[in-house]
Amino acid sequence: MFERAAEVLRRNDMGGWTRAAPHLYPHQWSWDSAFIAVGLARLDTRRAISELTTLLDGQWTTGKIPHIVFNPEAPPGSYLLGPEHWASASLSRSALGTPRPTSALCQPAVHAIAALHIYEVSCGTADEEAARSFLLQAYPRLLAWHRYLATWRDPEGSGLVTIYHPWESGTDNSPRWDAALANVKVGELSPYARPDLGFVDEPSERPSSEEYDRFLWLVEGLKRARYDEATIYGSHPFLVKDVLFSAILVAANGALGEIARIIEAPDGDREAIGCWIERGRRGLDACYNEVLGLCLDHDLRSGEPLQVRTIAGFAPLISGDGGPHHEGLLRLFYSQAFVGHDRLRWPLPPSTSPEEARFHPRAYWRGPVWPVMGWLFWRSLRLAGEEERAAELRRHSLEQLSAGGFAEYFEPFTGEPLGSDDQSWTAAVALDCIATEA
Ligand code: 2M8
Repeated sequence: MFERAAEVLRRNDMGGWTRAAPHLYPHQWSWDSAFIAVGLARLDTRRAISELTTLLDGQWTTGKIPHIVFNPEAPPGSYLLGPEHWASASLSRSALGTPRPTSALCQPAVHAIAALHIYEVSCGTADEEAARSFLLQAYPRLLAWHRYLATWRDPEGSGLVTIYHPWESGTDNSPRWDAALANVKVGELSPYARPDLGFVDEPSERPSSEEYDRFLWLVEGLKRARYDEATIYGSHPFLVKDVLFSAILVAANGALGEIARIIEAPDGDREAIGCWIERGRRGLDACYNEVLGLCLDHDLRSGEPLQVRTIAGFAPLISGDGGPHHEGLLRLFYSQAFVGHDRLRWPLPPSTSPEEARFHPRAYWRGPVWPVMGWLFWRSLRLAGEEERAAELRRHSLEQLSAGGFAEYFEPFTGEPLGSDDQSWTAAVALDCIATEA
């Protein structure tokens, strides 16, 4: 299985970076690349380093790491919004000078976690020195990225990251965004075709056309604002505090703090990182909803929490400190509402609770099991000292992948592989799980 997973990454290797999937996603995606680097660290330290370095080369001068760095060789029209559509460098000076064109959104900040992982896996090997000098090179860029998120994406100082588009959450069509998207009034859009629908068996495996209209309309608004953060904050119709993104950032700040220690960064940096962690934890705590027993995203436009039971509600487990809610969150995680649901093929977290009215077992982020999410919870459980639970999660996840291959996501009741085959990040987390002692 390790060899098969490695082979998927080799086939998707574009020479220094990896496409997210062979057909559906022919470019370099931000958080995919971070997970891919986690897996590559088990194969080849230098290749793992180049995965992150090529992504960081696309960083904007604001510190933003864009959600896509484009593949100049992808067949035209193979992905709906190509570089010409974003026109990042002509609309924003902050995007000038990147070697490859980029999109203008961002995605959850898994990168520092991946960078630290590369170093830790290399310790005691001939590559340790190369990994250490990579940390030295990457650190200022990662710090700038986290500072961007702590400032432009959190002018309120709430500790929570504001996203401008569901694509920034990485959980694109999750019911988390239904209420906020319903308030987006779509204007005139040029007609468009959906290449993504040609790469899956049924259209229900991808977001609906109503969702796509809204996705494209939001990009139009961002372009009209010339991707200027302050302008966007003043007028954009979708501004949401994303608890999963925020929790991943807290965990990534933990990793960045460790990198700062290893490379002996200035004390001032380490203090700033510590403050971001504290603020992030307080912010997540404030989003806890007693009735649902979960952390909820918050719509800045309506001023309302977004009430739906999804995997994102367990954000405090990922931030590494469930605080007062840790035990309650774990109970709910293993209850009938999630991992303990009696119809599940494997006890793995479905992206949306099967007890939710808006749950859909085949529809992308509205119900299926995503192996990368499993990896995040596995990592968090281990860090929280929940060794047995972590080992179970790892075992079931590997069973699912062994039966269904390295699919993008899985039907939770049958284990049927869905979405793209040979999804890079799925193969990557499998490599890491296999390589880690049970
Ligand atoms: C999906 O998102 C892209 C847009 O960014 C898409 O549907 O075209 C999501 O699953 C996202 O989390 C992931 O990073 C990306 C590539 O795997 O695909």
